[in-house]
Amino acid sequence: VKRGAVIVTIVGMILLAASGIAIGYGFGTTVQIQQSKVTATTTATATTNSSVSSPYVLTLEITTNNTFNSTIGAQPAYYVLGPDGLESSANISIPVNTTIKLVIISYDNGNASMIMPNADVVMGTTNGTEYVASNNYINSSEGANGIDIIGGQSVSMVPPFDIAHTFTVPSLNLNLPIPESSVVIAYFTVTKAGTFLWFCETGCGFGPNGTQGAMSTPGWMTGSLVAS
Ligand SMILES: [Cu+2]
Repeated sequence: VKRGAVIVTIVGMILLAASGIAIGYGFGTTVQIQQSKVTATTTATATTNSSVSSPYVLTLEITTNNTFNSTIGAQPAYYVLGPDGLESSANISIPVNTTIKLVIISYDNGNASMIMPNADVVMGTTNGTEYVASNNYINSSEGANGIDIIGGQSVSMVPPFDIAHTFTVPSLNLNLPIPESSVVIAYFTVTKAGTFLWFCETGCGFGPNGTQGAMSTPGWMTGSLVAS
């Protein structure tokens, strides 16, 4: 079973690498345009949320102290936050043709190197942005009437040195870079039913390139996103 999973993941990574090469040259222009819209995007999102039907909320958690086995030791893992607590991320179910509000809570406080091009670029979300709240992005202070909270910011990319993991679905062109110790919120819609491979694009696992262990095992840093 594990060998099969490795093969599936490797095939997915090859496909992603190919798609990254194919679309990579367009990013320079796109990112600049999106960054100039950051303030407007934040306002528009807040307005939209109060005027449309509720999105489907999918909450994922990334934790680090998960014992993989006696040889590899602790590895990071994605979990689905379900009604009874943490559930496996090996098969993540979402409704098709529905706005998904994806919330990713990362308790991982360390960065990891990108192993795919453009892993730092937000892709496939509403407005091409994600909302990031973390110690690096908020700036709260004690004001005259209590604590002043900025809260976070919408970004179209995350500096590579700030990235701990990504949540990436190549066949949906979806990519969310996740900074250390952060909460990331993004909206997207899947318009076709199917099972789509997801994985992380940092070398956060085991082995010389960090691509073994969690990175090649469903329910850890890879799995299936099932839209139905
Ligand atoms: Cu990872």
